[in-house]
Amino acid sequence: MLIRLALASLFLATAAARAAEKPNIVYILADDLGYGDVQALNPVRGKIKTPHLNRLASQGMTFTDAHSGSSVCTPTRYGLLTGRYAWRSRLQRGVLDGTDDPPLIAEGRLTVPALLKPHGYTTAAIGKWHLGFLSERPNAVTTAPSAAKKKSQMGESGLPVGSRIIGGPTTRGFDYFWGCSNARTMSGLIENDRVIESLPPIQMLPRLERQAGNYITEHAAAAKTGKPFFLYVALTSPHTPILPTPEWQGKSGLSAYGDFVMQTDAVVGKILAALDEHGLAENTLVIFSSDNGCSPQADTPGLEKQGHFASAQFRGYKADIWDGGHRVPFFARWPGQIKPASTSAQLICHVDLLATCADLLGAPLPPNAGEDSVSILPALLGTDRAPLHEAVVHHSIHGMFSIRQGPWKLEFCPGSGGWGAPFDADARKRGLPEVQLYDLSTDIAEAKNIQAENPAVVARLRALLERTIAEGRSTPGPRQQNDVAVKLTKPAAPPAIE
Ligand SMILES: [Ca+2]
Repeated sequence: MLIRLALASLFLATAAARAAEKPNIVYILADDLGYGDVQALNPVRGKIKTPHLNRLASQGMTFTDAHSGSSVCTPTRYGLLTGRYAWRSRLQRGVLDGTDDPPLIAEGRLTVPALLKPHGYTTAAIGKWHLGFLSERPNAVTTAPSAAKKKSQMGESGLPVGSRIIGGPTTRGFDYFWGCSNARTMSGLIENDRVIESLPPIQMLPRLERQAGNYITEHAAAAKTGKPFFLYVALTSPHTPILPTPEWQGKSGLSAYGDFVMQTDAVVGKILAALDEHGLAENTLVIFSSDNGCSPQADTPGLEKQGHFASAQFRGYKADIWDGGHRVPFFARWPGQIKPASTSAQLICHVDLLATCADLLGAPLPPNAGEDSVSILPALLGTDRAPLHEAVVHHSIHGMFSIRQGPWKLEFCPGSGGWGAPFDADARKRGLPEVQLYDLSTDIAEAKNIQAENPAVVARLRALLERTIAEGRSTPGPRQQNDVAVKLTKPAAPPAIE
């Protein structure tokens, strides 16, 4: 009895200490950075120097089996902020438009910043949003300005400066937003809910770096006196347009893409330096990852010819259902809590952030939140002894599904499900099977489809995915509703580039 009481009080004390610590959380999400673009993850077949990401690897934990919720931007970001797979929303394939696409995150749905705020956190998103918003133009443009004036007023994706953003980040849990809607239409800059200026893409990354640094500086004092911050830095690089600033051009000796990756790495370095400068590194959980794999638009064949494999040993690239589409770099650093230079082979997913934050705070999630989110805190603290996820679901740009459990990966399309060869339509014409099953423990390159030899595994994983879809959640808890009817298989889509 005494022992039990002692254990209970120890547990409570630990939970209280954990809650009292309330680390700052800095989540840096690169855009289209491949697993193999990070030198520390790809020492043999990677040719790009990434000293700052290497530093994160040596100071924290490297996850070697981390996945974005999707092989493309929008759905990954939805899952990261809500803890729910985006294919449960209206978005069944592809990405949102830059602007005037209704917000994908429903009003009232619990997000990571909305979870953290009542626990004393200040919350900010800096960078790329790409989760939709509506807009309201200022009256000025209705008075037919001159062509020159009109041009000077053009901001985000044609939105005039002064336009109001409706349903953007500051309505979804963030106290502050500074950024753009997506990388392609980042000609305009938004602060909170206003388009504040037009901005040539080449200026975005340096300004984003400065803005993140300024945010840390401005919030350092408060962070040290019990008001921690959650800073979500969604970088716009190395996504197209591939525009390294002049000081980075030619640095990689590979290509503009290689230079842009190096500049991206340097931005991470600047953010880490800002934490150091203000004495915040010790009590800050830093997570770095990417929203999907490297894009073929980076000229991946050209890079491969020079010996650089942006997907490392994995098959495919951005948009695909194969691991090159969604297995991403993932580093977590929290001095004193996470063992330096450690590695975790846990199968994890970006949807895990919400449950991880809830676990950190000792705050249970309501039944209608984080339906697919699993706390990775045990992995971070090195106390995990079994798989955290029963399975993880992957999704390609064309909405093709895959389910992963242990070494097994079952894919519900005959080809890449994305932009890689063979396209699904071509694979079908060639008579390739409608599903692909790989044993990643012996075939990490997903080279040999062994579905015909393993009908029981195929049936079991298919049933598990069907149940995961039907239940509206993949975590324990009451059944939830998907926003639309979700189809397990879809017709092959044309290989359009997003
Ligand atoms: Ca992306």
